[in-house]
Amino acid sequence: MVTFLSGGTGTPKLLSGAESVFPAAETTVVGNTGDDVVLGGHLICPDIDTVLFLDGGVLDRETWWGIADDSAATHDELHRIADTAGLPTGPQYLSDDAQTGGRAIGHWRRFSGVAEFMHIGDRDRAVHVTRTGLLDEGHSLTEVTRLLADAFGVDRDIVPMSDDPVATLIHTPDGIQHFQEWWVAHGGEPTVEDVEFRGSERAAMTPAVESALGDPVVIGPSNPVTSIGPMRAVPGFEAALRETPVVAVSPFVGGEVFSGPAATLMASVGREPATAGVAAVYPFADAFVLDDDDPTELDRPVVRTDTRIDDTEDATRVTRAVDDALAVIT
Ligand code: FO1
Repeated sequence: MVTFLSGGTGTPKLLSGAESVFPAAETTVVGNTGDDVVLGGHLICPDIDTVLFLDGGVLDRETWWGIADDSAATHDELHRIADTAGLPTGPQYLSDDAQTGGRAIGHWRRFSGVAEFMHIGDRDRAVHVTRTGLLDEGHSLTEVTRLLADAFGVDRDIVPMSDDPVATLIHTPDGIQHFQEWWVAHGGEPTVEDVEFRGSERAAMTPAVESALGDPVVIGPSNPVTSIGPMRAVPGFEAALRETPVVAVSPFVGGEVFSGPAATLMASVGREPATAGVAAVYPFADAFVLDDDDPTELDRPVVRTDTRIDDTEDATRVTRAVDDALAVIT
């Protein structure tokens, strides 16, 4: 068994071509939940759902979130109602009282559903309604995720990093914004002063995560700050990584990132926005997969390949490099 740590698009892209090397049934994915939001009362788990939809064969591969060819009748109607009634259409982060009242899993990530600021497709919404209903019925997020995986015919064990709430909050000169507000509504603006994983110190690893971290671990080219950072912030998570073989794929080529806000976020938390910075953030990584053109020299074993992942063939090539790196350290 091998465990992948996943968030954003980096690790899902790697997984999209991993089957021939690491069959889904022999892998676990630990998904980041720091990005999760409660929107209009429904819990949305973007990083879990990207893997769920990828493995279920329904992922929108243009965006790497949501379901391909989904309709959006409910989303459109929510906007029509808000526009007609003259209601505000931006993110409406609820009051501090509302953030900390109600179901704990929603703490510090609750937004009004009025003119929802994230695009939610109709089939996608059915997942969020089912997830929230099952939570209401008393299931843990881990149990709910497994039930949803069954519904999508997924062979892989996909588990959230914790059943407890951890909210990724972006500190900016204009105040604190939840990650989804900063990213979706403001396009990664304004400047980031710090990144906080609110609730992490009280969050616990689940038995499923503890067991998964007993296997060799692969950290795909996900964003080290907002995709992997929330996991590292859960007590005991890094200690578990220190005890098991870990291979990390750098999302950078030297100081260049393929896509997304990783460079900005690394700089904001005082880390070099480059492969060297990733290596510093991952002291528990025993080996790295780096791009052929990456000039970085590391003090740990390195396997090199072309790490750009644009299609399945690329993903398989990078997965083979991961397998080679695991062979060096296991
Ligand atoms: N990203 C966007 O840029 N715009 C959206 O409207 C949006 C909606 C959305 C709905 C469900 C979902 O699971 C993901 C969604 N994302 C959207 C992606 C998401 O904001 C981030 O890319 C991830 O959280 C990063 O991992």
